[in-house]
Amino acid sequence: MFGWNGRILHVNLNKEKAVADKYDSKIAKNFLGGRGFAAKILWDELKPGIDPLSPENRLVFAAGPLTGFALPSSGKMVVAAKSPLTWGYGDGNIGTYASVQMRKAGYDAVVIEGKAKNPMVSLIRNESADFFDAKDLWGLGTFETERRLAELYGRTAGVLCIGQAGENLVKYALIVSQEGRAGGRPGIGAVMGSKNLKAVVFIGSNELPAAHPKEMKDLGEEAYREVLAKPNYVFWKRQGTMSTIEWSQENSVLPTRNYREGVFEKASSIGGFVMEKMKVSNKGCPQCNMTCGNIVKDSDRKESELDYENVAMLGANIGLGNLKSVAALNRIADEYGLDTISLGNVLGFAMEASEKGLIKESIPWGKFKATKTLVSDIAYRKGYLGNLLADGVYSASQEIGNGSDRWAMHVKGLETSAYDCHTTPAMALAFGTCSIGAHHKDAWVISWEVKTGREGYTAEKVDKVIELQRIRGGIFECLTVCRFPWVELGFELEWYPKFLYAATGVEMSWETLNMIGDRVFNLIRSFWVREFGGKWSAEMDVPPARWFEEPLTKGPLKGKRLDRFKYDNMLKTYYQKRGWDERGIPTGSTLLKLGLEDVARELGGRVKISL
Ligand code: PTT
Ligand code: SF4
Repeated sequence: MFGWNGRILHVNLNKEKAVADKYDSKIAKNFLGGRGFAAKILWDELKPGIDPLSPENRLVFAAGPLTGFALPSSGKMVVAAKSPLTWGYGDGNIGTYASVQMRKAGYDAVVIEGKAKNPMVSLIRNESADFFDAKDLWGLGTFETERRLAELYGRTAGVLCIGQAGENLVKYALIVSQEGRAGGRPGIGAVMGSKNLKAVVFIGSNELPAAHPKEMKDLGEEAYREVLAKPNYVFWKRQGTMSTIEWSQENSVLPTRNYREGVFEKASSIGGFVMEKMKVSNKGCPQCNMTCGNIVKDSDRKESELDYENVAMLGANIGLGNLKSVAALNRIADEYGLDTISLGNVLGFAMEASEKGLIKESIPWGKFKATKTLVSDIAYRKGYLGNLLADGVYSASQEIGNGSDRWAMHVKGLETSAYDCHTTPAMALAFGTCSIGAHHKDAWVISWEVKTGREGYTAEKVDKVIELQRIRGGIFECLTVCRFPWVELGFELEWYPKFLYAATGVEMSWETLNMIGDRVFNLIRSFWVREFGGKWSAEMDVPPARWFEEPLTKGPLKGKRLDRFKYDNMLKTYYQKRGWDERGIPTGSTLLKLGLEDVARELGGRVKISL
């Protein structure tokens, strides 16, 4: 095989042993890599119903066939497991040297099972895996952990690590790398913590096997030049994702005070232009010449990396209008290894619960010091509230009751990303049907929807959501390359089959690539259904009640809300187009068409599936 290494490393922490398994070229062609491999491994290796925080869960690190080659924005990987937050399929995409080093060590994926007796670091190199005591690192934040590991293994080693949140099994703890790249929103860091695994270090030195090395080199050089020449490049380097704050405010979709509103009165104080004045440098993922990480000095005079989601959720959504303070909360979240989206969401929920007198603690909107203390309580699961919020917004709403489930902002247990959907039905559908819960990664349809008309619940919108789920949630997640060159600069999609051919020697049309996207999407859906069995229903794909029940009270779209009847009809159309039944379960013939016969057989043994 070219492009792919053809090997997956299986690590057993109980035995402190690792075995490299070869895999078939059919697997490579059918699932590509990244999310495709992760979904296949979790489907094949997990017994349904296991506790995600038990040693039986698998922690998967998976790269794609382009990872590690000199191609634009190709230094990313997928981290995945059964999620402790949702109890369904969970993954995240992280930019890190670990992706490149893992591939150069000779592996396309690493699968970790079992649980170490004591805190441990695993070092994975060409042909070897070693295990070291990590007692000295346990209890440290991610930045200090990485600093110490860099002293031992050098700054070019690829490190994936967890902070205190992962150690304390906070259900939205994620994995951090390079002081500010973070991935695995649905609690993948907690899965790592449950295995007593503080960090994995990757060091590799093999040449990656390209099918057409000369073509690969030429294509790579041309592609990097093309990225630099894109008209939006200069502005992107200035602001990265931060300009979305102003865009969201203008379009009434900036989540404000627990998604009650889509406009924030202090938006201009936390937007891209204010950030530019504070900015000290740019940072980015390996292999990328777009380096979109905005480094600023926060209110503690430390460096923090700002992105739209972080600022919207830890700013507008909790009523905090000072960017330096927002940056401090963001940095603390990185150090603890807490997902900023879920964190901003649970904080907004707690502030609303406090305002309504449903909890005895006083957590006012937008007060930095009180919020900072609460963030620390969450990371350490300290006190009633810290512990309650550490389990996520769905669980907290179940505990405090009093109708709070109507404004607990999640889908399938994963907190909503930073887009208010009172007025954007297609984005609501994208959240409703995303493969990990309410994340924007599979189908960020909102900018298209705002441009083309936000009122309708049309079949055209359903088509657009599916198209994006194929490209973003499918191809980009399986290749594990960053989607920003395409989304933000208009770097053409046609480049990717060419890259794939140069790397692997395999020619794939867009039709084939879309088929792979659908195969992986349906496999993940089957994973969810296998887990939930008879409890699965279309209700799982419905976004939070607040967007249907409480109209916006501010801004140009005051009075607007989603229509539940029309949403349900749009969802039905979505199911039909996907080849799923009225419960949102893939039919037997859909699975067969995608070559998932074994999945159809097993799923059919658990729930009644239609032909
Ligand atoms: C991603 C989610 C996002 S999406 C953001 S900001 W975004 C938040 N970032 C966090 C952070 O930082 N620290 C922290 N403690 N928690 C955080 N949680 C949030 O996590 C990220 C970029 C971004 S910035 C986005 S959109 C794109 N995402 C991609 C993707 O998903 N797939 C892909 N093929 N390419 C992508 N490119 C872009 O990458 P999750 P990163 Mg991320 C500080 O992790 O779980 O996928 O959730 O990885 O390396 O930091 O790059 O406005
Ligand atoms: Fe990483 Fe940003 Fe480059 Fe994407 S564009 S690879 S997120 S630095």
